[in-house]
Amino acid sequence: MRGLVFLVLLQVCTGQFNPNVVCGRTSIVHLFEWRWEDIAEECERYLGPNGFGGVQISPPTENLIVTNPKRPWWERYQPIGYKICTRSGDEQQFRNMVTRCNNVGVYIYVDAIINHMCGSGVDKRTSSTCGSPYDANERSFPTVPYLRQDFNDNKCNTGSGNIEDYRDVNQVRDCRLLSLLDLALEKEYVRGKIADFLNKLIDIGVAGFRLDASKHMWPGDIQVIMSRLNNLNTEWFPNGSRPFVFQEVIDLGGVGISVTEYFGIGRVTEFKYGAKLGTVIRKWNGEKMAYLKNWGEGWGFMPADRALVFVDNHDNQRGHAGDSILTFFDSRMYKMAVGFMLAHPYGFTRVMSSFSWTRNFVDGKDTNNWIGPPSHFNGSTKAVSINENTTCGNGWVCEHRWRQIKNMVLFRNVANGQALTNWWDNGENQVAFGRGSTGFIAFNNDDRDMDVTLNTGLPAGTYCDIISGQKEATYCTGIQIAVSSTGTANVKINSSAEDPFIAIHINAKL
Ligand code: LAG
Ligand code: CA
Repeated sequence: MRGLVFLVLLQVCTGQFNPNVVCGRTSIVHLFEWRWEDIAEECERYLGPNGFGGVQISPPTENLIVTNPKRPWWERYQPIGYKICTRSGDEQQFRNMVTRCNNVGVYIYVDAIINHMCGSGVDKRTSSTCGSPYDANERSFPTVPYLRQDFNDNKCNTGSGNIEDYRDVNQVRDCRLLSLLDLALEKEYVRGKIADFLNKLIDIGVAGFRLDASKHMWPGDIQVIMSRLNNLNTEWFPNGSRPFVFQEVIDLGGVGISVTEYFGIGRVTEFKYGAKLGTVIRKWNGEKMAYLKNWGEGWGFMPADRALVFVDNHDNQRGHAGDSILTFFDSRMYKMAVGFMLAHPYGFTRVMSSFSWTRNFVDGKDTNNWIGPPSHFNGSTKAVSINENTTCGNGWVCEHRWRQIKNMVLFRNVANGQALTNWWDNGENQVAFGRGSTGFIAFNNDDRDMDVTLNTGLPAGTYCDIISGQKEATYCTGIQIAVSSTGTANVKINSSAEDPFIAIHINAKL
């Protein structure tokens, strides 16, 4: 009895930091711009069976329709109300998705935009995804409703009303980001409207939120709003479960707002992670994989239990945060980076799943980075089609379905809770490490072949490499790795290999 009480309390206390994933699942995937119907299908046919813990979805809130350029992906970051009605689907489709995904143990994390509404200069004749009226000039959003007094126009002290100097925290929090109408989050009325909106999603069954533009909100305001959120729906979650919260704060270590201000509320995006890992895998600035030995807090990152980590996200894959970021466009290096992330114990991991577009670099800047999801001429989003070889079609990249990435998601589940062990490196770009007696991974990012005998920590036996192939019923479709009775294995990786890394784990043992 006493044990039971303790367990329940523990659940409550770990609240907003606990991802709420099914026990033994360890990653979520961002299905950027996917339709709710496609996500429901994907949960059932792929994510559930392959051990994914959840899906970060694109903003579900009604947004304005941008026609110039034609239907950019970023129009969804300009909400005009809280109706669930976007190119991804309507409320009924949303409910259906949540139910179906929850039923297979894949939970939904909503990208919630609560800092702002649409841009300040938007013409009121502009249409919206559900046809609801609004008037940006009048600061009027009748479906909420919000009026002039619900915005920060008076509080902001810059001439333009926009953020002009990122060193001034008052501007960053109280002025308009990219001219987006900034909500007065200290107002009781506004807090109530936002809490109602988030609680509606919680009651439908979502497991948590990505808080968009958290840097632009006072931590104290976020804290109050979060404290008003319901516990998760007990149809799927244990009594007293708190919504998982991860706050989007870009802190690359320079001047301005620090991620530390947000640790009391929930997890925080660690943007240094992908920027640094990209630099290492690209071997820029003299970086080497050998230096990854103390990856994590040792690199100046936030505490592991606060970090939400990723190789790329929907913004920085478009060049918003430096050139080092690896994406599906650099697939060979990208797979190594995602493989490293998923093998390494630091942080809670998010895998990116993108749509493709044709880049057009002018003076180093991609002038096509606005292009929206694959869509029909009338602007509706195309369905995700699945090819016979399990990859996606219609312009959907589906990195999460790449064998190497999918198998590393499973690796992370198998290795969950195990410390990093048996680190080895050659002083350059050949590295290897294990996760206790559950998994082992080795990389060769040097220009010379690798042929070494290493301690894996694994029980003796024959294992299937899950990068070049995987284990089928009784055989390996790719490379086999033999682990000796002392736990050592000979690891050979040609520098020219299609994927210059190998990974094995106890569930891939013959
Ligand atoms: C975010 N996180 O804090 C999102 O991850 C990011 O994708 C959002 O920007 C931003 N914050 C606001 O939610 C995106 C685009 C912007 C776009 C904005 C609003 O990266 O380019 O701004 O969404 O749609 C666009 C224009 C701006 C214009 C603004 C308002 O690019 O020039 O000022 O709309 O009209
Ligand atoms: Ca703000």
